[in-house]
Amino acid sequence: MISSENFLKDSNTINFLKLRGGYGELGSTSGFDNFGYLSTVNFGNTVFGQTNAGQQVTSRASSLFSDTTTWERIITKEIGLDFRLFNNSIFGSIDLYQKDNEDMLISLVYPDILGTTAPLTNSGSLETKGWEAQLGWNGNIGDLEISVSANMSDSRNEITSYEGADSFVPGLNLIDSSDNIADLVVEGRPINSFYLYETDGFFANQAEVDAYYATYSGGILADQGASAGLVPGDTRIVDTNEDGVIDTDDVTFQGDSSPHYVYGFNLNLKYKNWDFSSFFQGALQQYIVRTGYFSAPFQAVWQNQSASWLGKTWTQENPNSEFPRLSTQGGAGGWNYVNNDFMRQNNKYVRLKSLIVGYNFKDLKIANRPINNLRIYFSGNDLFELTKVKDGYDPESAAGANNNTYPFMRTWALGVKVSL
Ligand SMILES: [Ca+2]
Repeated sequence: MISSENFLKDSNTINFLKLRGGYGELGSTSGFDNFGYLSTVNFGNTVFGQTNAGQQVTSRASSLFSDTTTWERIITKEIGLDFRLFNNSIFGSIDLYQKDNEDMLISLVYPDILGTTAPLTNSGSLETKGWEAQLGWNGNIGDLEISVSANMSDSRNEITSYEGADSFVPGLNLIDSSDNIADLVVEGRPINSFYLYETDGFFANQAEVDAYYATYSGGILADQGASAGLVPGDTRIVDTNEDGVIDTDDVTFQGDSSPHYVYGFNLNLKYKNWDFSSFFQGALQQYIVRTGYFSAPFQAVWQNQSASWLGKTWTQENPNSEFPRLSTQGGAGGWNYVNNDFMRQNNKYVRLKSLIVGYNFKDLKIANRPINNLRIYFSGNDLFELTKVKDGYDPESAAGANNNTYPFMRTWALGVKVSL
């Protein structure tokens, strides 16, 4: 507590100043099943014999256990500062932290010749660094009492080691279970990363299409003249590794799906019998790429189409469009839209999460009976938002949201509260 030191004890400017720090280590068995310390045996049936062949019971080692396996260690380091200034009217805090997952239990990819499930080994490490800040002010102007506060936080993670893992698929590499980690992580990158095709506009004419086919063939590129073959208005995907083939090796890292710079803002006012309180929430960066039905227009021909494409796709009259040509041909739609860089949206938003406006009647009497307080109020949740999401989806829904999310709701309420 720095504010207790002699040189600050009597300060009117700094009323409170405290430096905090922490270090902790925790053990974790995340990803480790109940009998993960044993090699298990599975039973089955197989036909044996030549003359009197019949089904016989068989058994096999269905999993292996590594006897060097131990706990995963989660090491947390934190440093923080709390302060109150100017007669406690300004208050705030700053926190920095780092969390290291060391010796993560992961199953490595072994050749299939192993013949059974590979054991978990302590082979991964993940580093997460983050910060949080809060600042507020309590004060009044005449009869108006004001209380405002704002906070923001961010964290970034990085797979610091994973036995040289370098596997990813086009699109979001979402880690939703311990089973799929090894296939979806790259050392030096965050988890839940996007790998997308880089694009360089749309073909303006047949000559540009011909020139593209003269340079590239194979991979995901449909043959010229085939039903999914390129025509003017289609997307020019960049051969990022310059091997003359457009394929999944050309996708590049384009951020992660975690929300970043998440913030909240509180404003509370009181004026005579009125009170007002509001809370805003938002994020400055969260990347999303739609999947399934909304990964491309006409992804399925029977589906409802998103109105967000309307008037923004390539036609000969609209060559400088935001999106490529529309097509009901699945292959063409896939090439033109699915997992291309322009399909990544930044889910930047601010939303009024809650609003309460109230009025308190004091010293009322009803039929000579005194009423201590009669309060009439309006309260609402999720009343409005500003968002950069282009396709009309709720910015607080999951990153890969499809068309099967529960409809978003706003709520209003009018209330009367009587205290006798
Ligand atoms: Ca290539």
